[in-house]
Amino acid sequence: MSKEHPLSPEKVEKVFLSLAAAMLLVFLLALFYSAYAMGMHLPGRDGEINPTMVRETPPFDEPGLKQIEPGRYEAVFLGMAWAFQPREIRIPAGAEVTFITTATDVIHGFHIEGTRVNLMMIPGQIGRATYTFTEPGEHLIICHEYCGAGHHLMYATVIVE
Ligand SMILES: [Cu+2]
Repeated sequence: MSKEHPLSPEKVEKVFLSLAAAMLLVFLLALFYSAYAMGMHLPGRDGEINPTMVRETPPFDEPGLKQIEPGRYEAVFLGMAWAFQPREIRIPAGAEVTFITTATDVIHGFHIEGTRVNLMMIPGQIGRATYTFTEPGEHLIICHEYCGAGHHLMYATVIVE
């Protein structure tokens, strides 16, 4: 008498359960792929400093570009209302640059156009990101965190020669 319908509630439930499990698996795979194959991470935060002593604390007592070995550089950047220090760095094409950043007053952003370098400049916290500039050209560094009336004036430049 009771002829089983092809879409019984049990079957529907099984289908939905397997779909949900498959989606979880896909999301997990996407997460691992982005983290390990594409190297995407949360903005680096290695270390903290006293936010009232930024200009006395190495390496922030000497903002700017420093060559650490052939082809490798360190660029120390400060964010303040409303400028970056330094305003410009020049590097040869192929250079690997590690950006080390912090802020002297309020929270700023540090995004280098055309790259995946994107840090928060937070007073008391050190941001770090490494990028290799392969092509000659100019990259604008912009503040992407609204920091007051002069926010839109905040920029610096990376010149790859
Ligand atoms: Cu800003």
